[in-house]
Amino acid sequence: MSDMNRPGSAVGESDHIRTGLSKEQLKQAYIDNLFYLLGRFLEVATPHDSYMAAAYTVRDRMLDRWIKTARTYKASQARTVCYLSAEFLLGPHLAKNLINLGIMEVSREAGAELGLDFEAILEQEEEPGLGNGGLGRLAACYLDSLATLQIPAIGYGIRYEFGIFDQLIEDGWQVEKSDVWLRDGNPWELPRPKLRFPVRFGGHTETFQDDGRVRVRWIPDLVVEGRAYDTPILGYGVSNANLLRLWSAHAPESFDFQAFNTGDYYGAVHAKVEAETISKVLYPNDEPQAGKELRLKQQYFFASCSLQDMIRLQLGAAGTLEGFHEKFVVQLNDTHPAIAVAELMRLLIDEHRMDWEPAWEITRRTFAFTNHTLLPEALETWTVALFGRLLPRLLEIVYEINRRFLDKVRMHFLGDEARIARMSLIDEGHGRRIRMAHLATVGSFAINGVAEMHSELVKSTILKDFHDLWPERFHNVTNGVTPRRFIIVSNPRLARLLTECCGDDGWVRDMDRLRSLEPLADDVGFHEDWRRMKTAAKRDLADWLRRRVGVNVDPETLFDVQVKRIHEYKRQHLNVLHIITLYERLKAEPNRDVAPRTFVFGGKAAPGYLMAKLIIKLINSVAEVINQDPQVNDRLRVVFMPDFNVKNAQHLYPAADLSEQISMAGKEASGTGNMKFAMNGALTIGTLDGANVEIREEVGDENFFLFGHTAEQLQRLQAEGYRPWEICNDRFELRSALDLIASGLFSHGDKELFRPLVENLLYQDPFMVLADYELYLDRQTEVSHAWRDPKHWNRMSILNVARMGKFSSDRSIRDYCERIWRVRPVPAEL
Ligand code: GPK
Repeated sequence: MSDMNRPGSAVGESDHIRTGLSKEQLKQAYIDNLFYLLGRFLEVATPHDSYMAAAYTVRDRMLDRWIKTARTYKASQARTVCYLSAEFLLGPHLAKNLINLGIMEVSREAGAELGLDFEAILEQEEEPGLGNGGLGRLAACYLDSLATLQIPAIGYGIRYEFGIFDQLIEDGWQVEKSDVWLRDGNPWELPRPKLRFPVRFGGHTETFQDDGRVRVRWIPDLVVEGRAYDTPILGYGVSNANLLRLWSAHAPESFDFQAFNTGDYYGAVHAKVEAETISKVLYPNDEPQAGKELRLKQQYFFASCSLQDMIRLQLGAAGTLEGFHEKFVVQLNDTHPAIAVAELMRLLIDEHRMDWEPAWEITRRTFAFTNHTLLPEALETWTVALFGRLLPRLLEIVYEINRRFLDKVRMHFLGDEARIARMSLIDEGHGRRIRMAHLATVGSFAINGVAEMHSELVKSTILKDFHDLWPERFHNVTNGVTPRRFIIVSNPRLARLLTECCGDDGWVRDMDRLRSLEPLADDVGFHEDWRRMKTAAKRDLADWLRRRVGVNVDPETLFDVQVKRIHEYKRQHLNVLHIITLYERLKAEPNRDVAPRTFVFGGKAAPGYLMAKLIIKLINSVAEVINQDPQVNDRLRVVFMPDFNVKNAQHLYPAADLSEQISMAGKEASGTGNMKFAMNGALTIGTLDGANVEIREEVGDENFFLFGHTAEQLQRLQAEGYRPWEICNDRFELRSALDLIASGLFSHGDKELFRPLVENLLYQDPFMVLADYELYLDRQTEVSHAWRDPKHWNRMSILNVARMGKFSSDRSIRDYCERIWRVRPVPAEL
C-alpha cells in the first residue's frame, strides 16, 4: 500500500487517490479498489467486479464531500429538513453520481484506457427499487434537488431487504419475482452498526408517580432494534452531499438465552425472525389499502427510529429539546409516516419528561404533511383494535390529541355535531378506525397537495372541514422531477443539444433558461438537429426492445407511450380501445391512410389487483393478434415492456413521440411521468387532471392534445345517473371494439377471459372510460394528422422542452423551502 493510500492520510487533497478527479487518478483508484476491496485484478475481473470497483471509486469521492458537508451543516446550526418516506425509488446510482460529480466523460475515457466496457458496467447495477411508483420516485427527485440546492436535509426510510417485485410476463400475464437487490452487495451504503434504536411493540402501559406527576410507562412484549444504513446523496455541480438514512430491523440479541438453555431452540430464534420481518419487504401497492399489521409495524418502526435519531442529534448539539422545531422540520410523505406525530409526543412526554402543552407546541410546529391522493380506498385508516394491541401507548396519545382537538372544534363550530364526527381522528362509523390523514393534519403546521388542481380538491373535499378551520395551513406545491436523471442521464443527446443552444450547461440548475430555445422552434437547421437526436433515441429504443423483449419496431413510426402503474383510474384500457378501433378501421378499409404507430405500454400491477392484471393480459393479447396480422402490422405495433422501473424507463423517455396521460379527471393527484416525457420533447395527449393542467398552461394549449370531460362534468354525469351501456348504443365503433374483446378474438376463442373487464366497463365503468372514448378518438385522429406534418410536430416538441422549466424538482424544492420549511442554502466547500 502506498503512503497516500494509508488510512489516516490527509483526505481532500486533489491529488489524493481517493479524491482526485483526473483520468490517471481515477484509473489508479479503480485498480486499487479492485485489488483491495474485491481481491481481483484487471485480467480476471467480471463485469460485476468492475461495477463494484467503479462504484467504490465514485463513492470515495462522495464521502469526502459528505463529511465536509456534515461539518459545515453542524457549524451553521441551520434548520434541517427531514423527509420521512416509506419509499425512496432511487434508480441506479452510478451514472447519476458520475454526472453529479462532473466526471462522466473523464471516467468513460479512463474506462476505455483500461479496456473496460463502460456501458456494460453501468448495466450491471441492480435497481434499488425501494418504492412503488410516483410517490417513491418523487422522494428520490427531491433528495437530488435538496442536495443540489445545498439545503441541509436527511431522507429517512426503510431499508427493505426486498424492494418492488420484478415483473415477468408469461403467456401475457404478469408474474411476480422477488427482488433480491442486495444479493451481490450494495456498494453505495455504509452500515452504521452502532447507530441503533429500540422500538417497542405490544404489551401494556401503567402509570407511576414521578416527582409528584403521574407518568406513563409502556411495558412492551417485543422490542425491535433499528440499525442505520447511510447512503450519500450528492448534489449536481456542488460539494454538498446529503444523507439518506434507512433503517433495518433486528432483534436486540440474536438469542434468548433463557429459552435456549431450557431447550426451546426454535422459540429462542422466533423473536429474531419476528423482528427482522419488519424490514423484509416493501408492500407492492401504490395507493395502498390499510389493514395489514406488518405495514403498521413498518410505519411505526421507521417513524420512531427517525425521531429518536433527530432527538439524539438535537441533544448532541444543543443539550435540550426546547427549540427542537427550530432545528428540524419533518415532512410527512403522505400518511405512511403520520404515526410520527403521536410518537414525537410519546418521546417528549414519556422519555424526556416534558409536559403535554410544551410537547404539543413543539410537535405541531415540527411537522408538515403532503397528501398524494384523493382515492377513498387509499386513505389510510387502522382499526382501533389493531392499533391498540400493537401500540397501546400510542393509542392513548392519539385519544388525548383527539380529545383536546375536538374541544377546539366544538368551540369553533358551536353545536355542529355532524362536523365533529367528520373531523374526529376516530371514525366511529366503520368499526372504529383511526384516520391517519386527520392525525397528520392536526399535527402539522402546513398541509399541501401536489398540483394546483389536486390542492384545490384537497381543500374542497377530503380535508374541507380542516380547511374551514385552518385555511392558512393549506398550500400547494406542484411536483417536479430532476433534470439530472431525466434529461442528462437518460437523454445525453438532448442534454448536449440544450447545452449548445444555451451556450453553457446552466439550464441544468435553472431550467427556465431553456426558454432561450423558443426562437429556434422555427429554425430549419435546428429542426434537423432535433430530428436527428430523436431518431437516434428511437433507434436505441428499437434495438433495446429487440434485444430485451424480442420485438421489432420501426423507428420511423410514431412512438405512442403509456408507462405507469397499471390502475383502472389511469385508464390503460381506454388506450387499448383506441388501438382496437384503429385495427378494425384498417381491417375494414385496408388502404386507409393512418399514421403508422408503435404503442408501448409498461407498468406493474399490484399483485392482488385482479382487474389491473387482466388489463396487462389484454394489452399482451391485443399485441399478439395485431403484431401477427400482416394486413396491419406495417402500420400498427403493440409492445408491452416488462418490468417497468427507473432503469428501464430511461430508455423510453427520450424515444417517445406521444405521452399518454389519460386518467379520469380528478383522480391523478399530479402525475410525474407526464413531466418526464414533455421535458424530453414528447407531446402529451391528456385530460384536465393533476399536473397536466399546469403543463398545458406552460407549453401552450396549441402544443398539447387535450381531450375529455372535466372533473366537474364527470361528477355531474355521475350524479345524473351514468349509464355506460347507453353510450355504446350510439357509438358504433365503441360497441364493436368491446364486442371484439368479448368475442374471444384476442383470447384464442375464449369468451370468458375478458368478460369481467368488458362487463365492468359496460355496466359500472367507475372511471368513466366510455364517457371519454369518443373525445379521445377524435383527439387521436388529430394527433395522426399533426404527425403527418413533421415541421409542425417538431416545432411543438421544441416548444414543449423550452417551456418545461417549472417542472424541475428544483422549483418544487424552492417552493417548499420558501412556503413551508423556511430554510436557506448552506453551501459546503471542498
Ligand atoms: C399517490 F397516494 C399515493 C400513493 O400511495 N402512491 C403514489 O405513487 C402518486 N401516489 C400519485 O398517484 C401521483 O399522481 C403523484 O404524482 C405521485 O404520487 C407523487 O405525488
